[in-house]
Amino acid sequence: MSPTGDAANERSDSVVSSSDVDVELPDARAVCILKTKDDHSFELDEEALESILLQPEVRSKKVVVVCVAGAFRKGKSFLLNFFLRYLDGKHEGKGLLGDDDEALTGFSWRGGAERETTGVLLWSKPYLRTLSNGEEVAVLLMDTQGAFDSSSTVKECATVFAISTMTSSVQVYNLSSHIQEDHLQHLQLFTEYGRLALEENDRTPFQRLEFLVRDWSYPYDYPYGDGQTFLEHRLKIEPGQHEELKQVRSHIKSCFQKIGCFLLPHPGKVVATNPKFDGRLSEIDEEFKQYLQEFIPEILAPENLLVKSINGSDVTCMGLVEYFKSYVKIYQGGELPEPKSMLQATAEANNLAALATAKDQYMRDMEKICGGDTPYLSPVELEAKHDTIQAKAVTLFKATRKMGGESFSHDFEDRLNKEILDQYENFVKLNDSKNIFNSARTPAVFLVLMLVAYVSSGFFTMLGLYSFANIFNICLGICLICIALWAYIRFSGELIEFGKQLDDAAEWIWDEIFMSLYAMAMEKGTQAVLNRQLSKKRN
Ligand SMILES: Nc1nc2c(ncn2[C@@H]2O[C@H](COP(=O)(O)OP(=O)(O)OP(=O)(O)O)[C@@H](O)[C@H]2O)c(=O)[nH]1
Ligand SMILES: [Mg+2]
Repeated sequence: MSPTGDAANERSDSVVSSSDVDVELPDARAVCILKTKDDHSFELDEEALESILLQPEVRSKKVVVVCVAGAFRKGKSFLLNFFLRYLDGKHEGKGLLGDDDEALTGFSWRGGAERETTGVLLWSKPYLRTLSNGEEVAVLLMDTQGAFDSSSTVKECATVFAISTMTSSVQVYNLSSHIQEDHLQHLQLFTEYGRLALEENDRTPFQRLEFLVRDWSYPYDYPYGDGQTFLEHRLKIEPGQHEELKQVRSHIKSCFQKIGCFLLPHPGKVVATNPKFDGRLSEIDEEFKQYLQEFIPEILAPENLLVKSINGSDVTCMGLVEYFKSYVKIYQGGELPEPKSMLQATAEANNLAALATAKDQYMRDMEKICGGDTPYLSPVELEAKHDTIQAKAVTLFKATRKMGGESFSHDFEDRLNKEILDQYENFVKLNDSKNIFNSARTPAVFLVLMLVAYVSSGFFTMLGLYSFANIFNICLGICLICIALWAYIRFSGELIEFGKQLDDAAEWIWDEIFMSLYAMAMEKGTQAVLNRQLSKKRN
């Protein structure tokens, strides 16, 4: 049945939307960034994560992360593929959802009773969209392993839900038929760590939660579409209510800044039961398509996009990498994490994200003044510019809102300064390599040595001291070979290590011999001039 992951690789991703140009990738696909292992532990694929979030076009852009989570086998990946179609602009001129007879591809989905998605996946292509304030942001889609399948532990389900909630700005909680009490209880369990973090920090930890009720069967009570009234009814706290029910409701409300609900009709018998169904629109019920077209823009239209924010600060793609690393680390132990380590991880990630942004700014500013395409700068000028740019980066780091207090962020500031200095050394080397006198120094040194050897050899031949003359002839030959080798290495790019040794040797001869002789000569010369002037005065 399934038009799954492989088919996803065949997607064409060149054109996206009328107004925004997206990151172009030859084969956009779902990438598993958080893998589950046989022992139910998790592993973050940092390389895969960085390959998506550190692409030059998006690394410093603010990020919008839309995630779909919930029980297994309820059409999460199926839904995400319509999100992809919307973002890809495939709907243009063909209705919002795309072609009638096109198989649905993208995130791996299929029918059947067994689970399909495992771990946490990101779509490899971030979509660039412009917000109403004119700012361009990167939109990412996240698919998750379904909860409560027979192979996952409760900890595994809680971890997937918690990590996806902590790293996304919009969490779509995908439910079947109704919002039941156990759905709310699971949500409470999964977002428990948000509440614990909340206790130490007066901010609402998460942003938007959207209950998406699939196969809604009671349109005569609450019509399809916006289910806000139904949600208010389900989350209402009433005086006579049992304490447990009240607590669940107030917990959920305190965790999210905005909570919404959408009631989606059943997609039809073919979608739910036909094993040959490949996702084509022509086989989906009209009513379902109509409401899907209403739901998708509510999440993804530019005016509804919500930038990921942690502790009141907007998160960039680069920053999100740090949050993933820190959050996954605390969930890797055997037990569920303590609230303290959860806070610690957020504070650490906060600081690391600020550090990465500040360092990135330093790198960009330095690239502008002494990158590969810029001319040589005098060392003094380069150092002065570096000082200013470093100060600017440190100011940016300090100005970024961070958790954990002053003393905690002090270590990260030191680390920033150290990393900047390491980078500065590279810029100095790059700048030096642009100095043509530096690159001509090696052959110049060997040429001078050849000249000295030639003159000395002639001199000793004249005196009849042939053994000495021969020694200088050998030196002359060696210098000649060195120059030839140096030229070969420069032009061929081979034997780089040997070339470096030749440069080092030439630098040593230049500094230790030529410069010393030059200094001695200067000193003697100055002394002689002074002596002459003194004797003139005496006379
Ligand atoms: N009843 C019903 N079935 C749906 C709906 N949307 C999709 N399906 C079907 O549900 C089945 C599972 O779809 P998936 O997208 O793979 O479900 P999932 O939630 O990602 O499943 P896991 O990855 O295993 O957690 C497919 O056969 C879809 O055709 C819906 O709204 N209602
Ligand atoms: Mg799935």
